[in-house]
Amino acid sequence: EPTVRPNPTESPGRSLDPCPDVPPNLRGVLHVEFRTNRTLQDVRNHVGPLLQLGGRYRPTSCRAKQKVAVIVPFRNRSQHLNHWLYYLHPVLMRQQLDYGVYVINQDGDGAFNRAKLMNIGFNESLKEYDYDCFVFSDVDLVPLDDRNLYRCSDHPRHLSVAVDKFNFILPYATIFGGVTALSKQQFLKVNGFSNTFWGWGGEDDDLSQRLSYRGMFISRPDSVTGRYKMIKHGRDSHNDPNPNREQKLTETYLNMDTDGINSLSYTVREIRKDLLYTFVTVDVQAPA
Ligand code: UDH
Repeated sequence: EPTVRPNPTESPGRSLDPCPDVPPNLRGVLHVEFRTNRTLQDVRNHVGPLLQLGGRYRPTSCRAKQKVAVIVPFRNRSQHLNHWLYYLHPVLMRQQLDYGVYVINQDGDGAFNRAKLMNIGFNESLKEYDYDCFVFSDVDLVPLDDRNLYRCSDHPRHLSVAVDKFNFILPYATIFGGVTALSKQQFLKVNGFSNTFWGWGGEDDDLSQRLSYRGMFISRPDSVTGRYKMIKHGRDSHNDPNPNREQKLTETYLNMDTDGINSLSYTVREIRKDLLYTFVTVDVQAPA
């Protein structure tokens, strides 16, 4: 007789019917504007009541199809984060996702490492919950259509296909930056992101090459559904273009098996739970 033990990773709400393939309450085209100053308290008042601490939500009327960790790389962009949270939480709720928002904050003022922050977000979110899908999103990108679902599909998905900054045109065919969605399996198949892109640029193309070397294709929404508005900003300090990025992109195939999730090393400085997000401050061991 096998004994039945309670499974701690089992999602509550298992007895609910699965959510429909197409979420019923989507609005389509959204009005988005960044002119006003928004405080975190404004955003808490706007979306807070439906959230659980740490920026967690799950639909109450049906069982979500996917458990999604939304990972945002971050340093010193509070106003952007307020806008992002203000627009994204209602969208993610209407999309009927079982999700959590993880803001991965790079401590100190060493060279920024967007890709390593993504890997850390993957790792840290999985310590909290059995996520099966990971959406990696820049903090300055807000979707203009809520039919652009923040979930994973058969192939890694590039969501930010038509950004206003690029006149709503996909800049090049293999682009995989901005907002992307990969299942746990897809992400692990390429060993995650490289940890060794310091400063701006290249890490997204490196991931794109990893996917292709592992026989995966990029899936995308159409260019109407995939519209985004980017919050205008100048270049941040300590994130200058990485002069090694072109060279590194010739070495993806050589490095991908040893540089990624399996070689990830960092120190968590603090994990702070806000109603709207889980804020993980990390030392990414930037080169001196
Ligand atoms: N990020 C931060 N803080 C930083 C640097 C980057 O939070 O100091 C995060 C943030 O989520 C951002 C993402 O990393 O959205 C990507 O960085 P980025 O916005 O600098 O990259 P992007 O390609 O812009 O969007 C490059 C600089 C453009 C300057 C143009 C001046 N007109």
